[in-house]
Amino acid sequence: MAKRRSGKRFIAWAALSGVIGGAVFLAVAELFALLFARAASPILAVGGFVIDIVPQPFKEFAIATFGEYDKLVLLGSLGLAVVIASAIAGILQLIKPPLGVVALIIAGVLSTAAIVTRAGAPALAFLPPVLGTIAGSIVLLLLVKRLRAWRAAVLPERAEGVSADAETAAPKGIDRRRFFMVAAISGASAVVVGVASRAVSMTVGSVEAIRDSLKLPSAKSKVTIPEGAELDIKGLSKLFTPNKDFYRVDTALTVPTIDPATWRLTIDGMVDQKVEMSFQDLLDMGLDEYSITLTCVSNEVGGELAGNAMWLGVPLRDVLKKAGVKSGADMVLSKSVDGYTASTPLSALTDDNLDAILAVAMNGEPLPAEHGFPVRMVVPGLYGYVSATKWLTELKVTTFAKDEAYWTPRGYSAEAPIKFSSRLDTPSIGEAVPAGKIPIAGVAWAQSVGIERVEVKIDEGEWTAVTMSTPINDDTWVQWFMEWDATPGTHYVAVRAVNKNGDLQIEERAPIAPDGSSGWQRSLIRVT
Ligand SMILES: Nc1nc2c(c(=O)[nH]1)N[C@H]1C(S)=C(S)[C@@H](COP(=O)(O)O)O[C@H]1N2
Ligand SMILES: [Mo]
Repeated sequence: MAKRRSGKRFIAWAALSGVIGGAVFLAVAELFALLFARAASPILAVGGFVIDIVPQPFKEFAIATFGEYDKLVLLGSLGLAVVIASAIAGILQLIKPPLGVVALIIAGVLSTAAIVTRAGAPALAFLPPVLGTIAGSIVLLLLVKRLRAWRAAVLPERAEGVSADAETAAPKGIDRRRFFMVAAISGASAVVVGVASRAVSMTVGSVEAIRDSLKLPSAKSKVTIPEGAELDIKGLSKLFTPNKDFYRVDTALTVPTIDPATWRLTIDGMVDQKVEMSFQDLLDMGLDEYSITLTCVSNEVGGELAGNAMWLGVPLRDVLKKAGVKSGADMVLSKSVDGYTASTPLSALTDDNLDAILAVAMNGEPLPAEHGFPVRMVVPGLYGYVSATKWLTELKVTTFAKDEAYWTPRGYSAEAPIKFSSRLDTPSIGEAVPAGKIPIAGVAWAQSVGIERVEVKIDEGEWTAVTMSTPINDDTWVQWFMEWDATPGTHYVAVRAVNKNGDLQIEERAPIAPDGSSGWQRSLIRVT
């Protein structure tokens, strides 16, 4: 009876062996990724692969539920999945050898595939996962072999397939000690090597340090900020969104790190001549200031996925002129170092009256890494996913008929002008406000056209035009406010805008897919 029960603990130790095998796999892969191919970390590659294949509603759910932490949650879940899968491999290796090692090798092959098929994968990218797989398999084999020897010593009737030396009863307990010694040494080395390699990968030659010491030339021309451009109201969005508060949306699991010294922009496709530009070439064109408000297609009515910045950059039309655009082209496919692509109508980039730019600075500093360092696109009037490519590396002049961008096969329109909108910032929904005179305030944007007027309606009252801040330009959002004599109870505050073409903001509600939300924001405000 006692023996029967003690057989079970070997299952637990087999699971631990599996987890150690998995840890060795990842640690060795991280070490060789550090040495040969930074981009070849299996966990990150598999994570990136998952991001690209999960269905859109799931991605939206992740963004809505976890917000800025969506990627951490993904990494955590992947880590948990790896632990569980490795434990199962360990158990399989004990009860049905060599199934456990076979499972580990299959996982290794799959992660190698995920790595080498990623955009911009270096030539040696296969090396880290392959070496990791070999090391992990050897450790798993060895550990389970020790475990079997130990089990054979304790439960002689289960001694099938155990080598002779284990059977010729070594001193009592020696097999157990051998198992634990191999487990402890390999487990501890895996943790030390894995954690250290990842840490070094993330800090050495840090692009953050390069960015911090980068001195950009000053602007040839500055944006004039008119008197009254910014209202001073508590709870109202700042006219320029501080970089640390600026919304971030992208598919990059880890922020790409690009040294401006090695950065190149290629302009090719339907051009007279292919052009390659360095970061210095771009700076040498001279930088101008541009105030442009960015909006994400995933922004819900009343949502936070919009922000305004003062960019420093060069007009895209001048950059494209260097290559010479051939007739027949109608789209520019911009590509990022991480494989992301966006399709922008060529006309939006060549129009003399539209400030489509390559930006190198944001609110007075080089682009933050999360916002596309060293170079990104910013195009007024188009949602970010079709225009605002971060970590830009290539502009391919092409046609909508020939090429497709990242989001197009994933349920979003190939072309997506921003649906102009207005938002209430304060009073904030759900937070009770005291009765009396309080400001109702928010922002409204109609990039490239401009906001003519913002109107507010309280309960069943009339739509009333409110006070607007003095617009900087048509590409920048405006702030608006009105004073409200709030009476106790619950009230509905609705807001809508009219653009400079005289169009009224669309009343009908639309979801974010396929080309952006619409509808008037109507909020319930509690007054006490
Ligand atoms: N390389 C890359 N660029 C990208 C994206 C991306 O996923 N990858 N997302 C786009 C989307 S959907 C938006 S709304 C803007 C957001 O820019 P921000 O993160 O600087 O606010 O970047 C665009 N540029
Ligand atoms: Mo977006």
